[in-house]
Amino acid sequence: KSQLTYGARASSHPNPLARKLFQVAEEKKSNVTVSADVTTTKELLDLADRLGPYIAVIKTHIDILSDFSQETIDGLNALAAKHNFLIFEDRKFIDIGNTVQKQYHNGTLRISEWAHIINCSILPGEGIVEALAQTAQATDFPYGSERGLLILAEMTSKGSLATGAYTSASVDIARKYPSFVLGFVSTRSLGEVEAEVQPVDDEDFVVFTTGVNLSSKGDKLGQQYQTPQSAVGRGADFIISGRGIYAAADPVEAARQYQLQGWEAYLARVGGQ
Ligand code: UP6
Repeated sequence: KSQLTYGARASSHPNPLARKLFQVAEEKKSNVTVSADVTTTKELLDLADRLGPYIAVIKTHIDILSDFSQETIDGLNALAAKHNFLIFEDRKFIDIGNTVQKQYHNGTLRISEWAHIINCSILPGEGIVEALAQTAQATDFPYGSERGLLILAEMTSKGSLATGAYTSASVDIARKYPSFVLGFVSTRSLGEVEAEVQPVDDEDFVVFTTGVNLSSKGDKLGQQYQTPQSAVGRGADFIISGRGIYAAADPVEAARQYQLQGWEAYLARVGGQ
């Protein structure tokens, strides 16, 4: 489905949160997710407010904040409403079902209350997805239709072991939970990957690609980058950039640059429709 426009995918997608994602992208002409990896609430909210107009999604690592509080969440929610972006908490859940349910729903962070999108590794097996889906889709949980999961099917770090059988199992599991799994964090579209579970006709996975940077090839800790053009060409529906944007001399100008390039690459992919 990556040849279709966001607008077309927004109107046909069976999952309400995926529809919302594509709607936001279409309305704002942005497929940019900024990875706001800063360590104080002030910096996070400041970035969210300044970059808000140019992004579709903000990605957080909420556990790296030194001063997390209810104000963090109230501020983030208010800015998400003001600028019409969605919130993706990059928690990368990876544990037995009973534990991830508590990590998702309870604790200081109460991620389920505010994060539209979360992600997990399937290293523990299919049960992790079932457990998170149970929590998000419980009858007494009020935000069910606005919650979705991305499976971390590949990683951008050097020597990543999230390849081969792990990646194809990610596709199998995604196919089994269509009402909760939106798609993948991966470096390319995965619908074509050889998997055991056969695709259904209207399958339309959403692909988020990390490791996008216009001016660097990587860092000293094994991160490997590609450009917006390359990522979107390989199937990214949303390009994720952290340091490329927030560590730039002018983060607002950088966000506009990624927005422009990500959008042009998208238009080229859909053939200027
Ligand atoms: N991230 C990756 N690669 C992955 C998965 N996640 O880089 O395979 C996350 C990192 C960071 C962001 O945790 O938040 O995406 C990338 O940041 P950067 O653009 O500053 O490298």
